[in-house]
Amino acid sequence: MTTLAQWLVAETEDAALRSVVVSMADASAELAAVLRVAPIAGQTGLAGHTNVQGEAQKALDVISNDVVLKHLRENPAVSVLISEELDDAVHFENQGAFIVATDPLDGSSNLDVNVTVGTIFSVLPSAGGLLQKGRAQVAAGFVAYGPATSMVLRIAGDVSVFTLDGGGEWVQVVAAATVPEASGEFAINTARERFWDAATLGYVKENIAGEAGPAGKRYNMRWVGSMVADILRILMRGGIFLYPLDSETTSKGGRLRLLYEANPMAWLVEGAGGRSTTGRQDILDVEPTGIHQRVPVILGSAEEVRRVEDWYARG
Ligand code: P6P
Repeated sequence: MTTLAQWLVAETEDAALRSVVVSMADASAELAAVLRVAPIAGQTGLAGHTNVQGEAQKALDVISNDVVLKHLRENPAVSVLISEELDDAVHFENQGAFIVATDPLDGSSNLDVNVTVGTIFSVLPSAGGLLQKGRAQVAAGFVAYGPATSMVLRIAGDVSVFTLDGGGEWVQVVAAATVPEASGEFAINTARERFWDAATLGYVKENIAGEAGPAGKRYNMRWVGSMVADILRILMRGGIFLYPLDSETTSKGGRLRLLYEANPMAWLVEGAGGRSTTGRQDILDVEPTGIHQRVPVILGSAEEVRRVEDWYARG
């Protein structure tokens, strides 16, 4: 079996970049151990604070951010940390070559009911500054703390999946994840139908119409409420994830954040042969205007994403 260290050497000659991925892998392994017993320690309750998003912070949101901050502060290759849990970017003393943008604990509202949560991260060259398009990423990954602790990574080439073994080693279980071109599975929060635009409504209605409808096939629906769980499923068996702009999120630009949710996930899905869009443009081409900017997110099997883009093209 290939270990993370062996894979990294094969993926890039840049030892500093390898060290950044290792720092995030080490932070995630530490978090996995904390999450595994969190209910015993009563740590899934609220931390009594709210973050820059105005969301109630769970104790573990704060703990997760602290763990990532500790590992990255120690790494001379990292110059800046951008985190969902921190209002401002943290500029380290080190003039490292890389910026890390992260959602340290995505989906934390699921902690109380033991549903998969995750850590998402994006690595950018420091030279480009804080606001770079997603195409500038040099590495991206996420960890899903589920029945197994899975880490999905992309640096130079294929999207690889690792599982954390009992001894704390990340072992490769998928060498090259591939998102099937076609799929019969979509992921969207259907409780928001009354807010949807015509394109989203049209696309979803076609799916629900099934074999007799314009899509000509039966669809299934999955919505975990935890992006890492939905995206891992799509990387493994295909599908499409939609958090589109709707009448309630328009004022904020969307629901999910560009730098540390949409961009890394889009880069991973595209690296595995899928597609990503805001509905109007590729996510990876969005020019960031702020470190906590939100965008619409539609990504997954190319055939399905193209159908959504076609709906948006109708105006
Ligand atoms: P909703 C979790 O809070 C998150 O940021 C993503 O992980 C998830 O896909 C989405 O929000 C869930 O949103 O509106 O269904 O609660």
